Parts: sequence; structure tokens; C-alpha cells
Amino acid sequence: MLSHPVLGPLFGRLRQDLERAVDARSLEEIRIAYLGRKGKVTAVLQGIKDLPSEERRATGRLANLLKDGLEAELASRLERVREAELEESLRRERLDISLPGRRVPYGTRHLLSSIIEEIEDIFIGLGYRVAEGPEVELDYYNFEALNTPDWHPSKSLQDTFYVEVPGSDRRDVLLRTHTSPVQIRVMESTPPPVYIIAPGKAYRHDVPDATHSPMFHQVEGLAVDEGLSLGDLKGTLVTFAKRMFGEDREVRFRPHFFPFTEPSAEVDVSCNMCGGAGCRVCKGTGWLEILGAGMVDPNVFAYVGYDAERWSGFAFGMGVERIALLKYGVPDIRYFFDNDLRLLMQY
Ligand code: 2U9
Repeated sequence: MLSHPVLGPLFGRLRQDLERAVDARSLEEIRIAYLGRKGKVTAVLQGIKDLPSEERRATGRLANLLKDGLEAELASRLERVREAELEESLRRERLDISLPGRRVPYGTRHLLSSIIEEIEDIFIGLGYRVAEGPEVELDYYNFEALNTPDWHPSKSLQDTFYVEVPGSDRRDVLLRTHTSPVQIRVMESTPPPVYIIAPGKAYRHDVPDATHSPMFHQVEGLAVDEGLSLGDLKGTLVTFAKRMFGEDREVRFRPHFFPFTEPSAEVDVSCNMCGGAGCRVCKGTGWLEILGAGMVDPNVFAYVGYDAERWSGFAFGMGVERIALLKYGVPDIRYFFDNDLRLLMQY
């Protein structure tokens, strides 16, 4: 081959080119330069037919040998180069799996959500279901069906957020001031017996301070059955208070008034800060108010079409922020809504 007048020099140049080819790209360039459509070896092969007949055989044989040899050489070199490139990239991109990972900051459940869940668990354990309803309500469900007359102070613009409905002049749309409308809706759509609790947000037109927030959380409850009495109400709420605040706590009921219950009461647990002796937290009384309750007023049953002669029931309500304040010592309701991680991450 070396003595061939055309292929000899071609072979010499090819060897030089191959020596310099160190990566896949330069190997491909060689392939194109020699074996491509306009390649040097291809040109020789295409020129064979124009050679004098005595040169054709030898040149053809040599040129084909060169072509096959080069193809094999390129293939094996390409494989070696690829392996080397892979080795190199594995070396360059090696992961140090012993390095400590970047910490993903975890969130925590909001204290109010945890307390709502704690309250739900206690009542679910007593056979209650959890019910929910809309926060934008109608006057009928929030006040009227709860036996609250139009002249009641809680209905005033000072106490309730009324909602303007675009394109309508209705004046009876509002942000619910308690979760009681949920119980009305459940009774409207289900026959007794009913055992439900209604957790959720409520809204009142209050100026924020340590104990007031225009949006706050409540858990209310309702039990309706045959023969339910004040004794059932007391048994249920004493059980709840002790499970929530501790079996060692005393519980007392004080007479009160609510438009939707008769008789009504407020419920206190003994103060554990001072053991009942009287301190700043219980304002010297030895008692902490935790909820309100009462026997459902028969007028309320009339609104939902329950027969008050056959069914009786009790209801109760509590403010979740207040429970948190008493159980976890959070001193200011506004902390719950500031979303300061220093507070949130503690619980
Ligand atoms: C129906 C009938 C009666 C729910 C009740 C209370 C007493 C009560 C307050 C506690 C602190 C509201 O968050 S708070 O300001 N609630 O004292 N709530 S009885 O009575 C009902 C509810 C629904 C159909």
C-alpha cells in the first residue's frame, strides 16, 4: 500500500490525523474527511472505473482494505474515547455522599389546628360527628332560626360584618358570628337524633386587643335525642373539661342567658395556676371560664321542623383561642395571627 502512488500518501496523512484524534468529534471529522460522500478514500473508490484496466484490481483491493481497516479502527477508537470520556465525567461529577444534606425546614401544625383536633377527638370519642358549613351566611341561619330577635345588639353594624352582594340590594348576607348556623343547616337536612360538633372560623366587628380578634375560632356542639336532660349536658361537659384540662380539675356551672338555649349556663374549670386560691389569671376568683352551654330552646326546634314535644337537646360553644390561652398560656390572641415562627415552632 505504501508504494501505491495515491493510496500511499493518503495512508501516511491518515496515520498523522489518527494520531491527533483524541475525542469523538475529531474521530468523526476523520470519518467524514476519508469515508464521507466527498471523502478522500471514497474519491479513490469512485475513480477506479476511470483507471487503466491493469491498475483497477490492485487499487480497488487496496482502497477497500483501507476503507474496511479505517472503519474498524474508527469504531474501536470511538469506543475507547467514549469510555475515557465516561470515566472522566464520573470522576468530575463524583458525589460525596458523606456530606451533610441541606436541611429542609419543616412546618408544624398551627396550635389552633392542634387544639381543634384535640377537641374533635374528645367528642368523636363520645359518638359525635364533625360538621362544617359556610362562613358567609344568611341572617336567617345566623340569627333568626337561633331565636335571636332583630333588636338584639349582636345584630348591629357595630358587632356584625354585613356583606354587600354586587348587583343586589339584599341586606341579609353576613360573615357568621358563630358556628351555630352549621347546626341549624344540619338539623334542616337530617332527622334526629343528632350528635355533632361544628368547628370553624367566626367573625365579629371587634377592635383587636389581647383577647379580641375580628376573626376567631369556635367549636360548638349539639346533641338532640329523646329524653336528653340537663344531666346529660353536665355529664358530657364535665367529661370534656376533665379530658381537655386534666382529671384533677373541678368543674362548675353558672346560670347565664343565651337567646338559643333555656336554661343556659357558663362553665368554669378550677384555676390551676393558683390551685383555686385566686391569682392574676383567674382574676382572684379561682375559676376559669371555658365554655357556654344550655338546653336548646324549643323555638329553635320549631324553625327546623323538629317536634319539641318528642325531642330535646343541649348545645355548647367555646372559643378556641381562649382554650389555647388557658391551656398553653399564650398571653395574647394576636400572636396566633402574626405567623411569627418563634411562636408557631414552639407547639
Ligand atoms: C343551636 C342551638 C344552640 C351554641 C352555644 C354558647 C352557648 C356559647 C360562646 C362561647 C365563647 C361563643 O366563642 S364564644 O364567644 N358560646 O357560650 N354557644 S350555647 O348553642 C346553640 C348552637 C346551635 C342550633
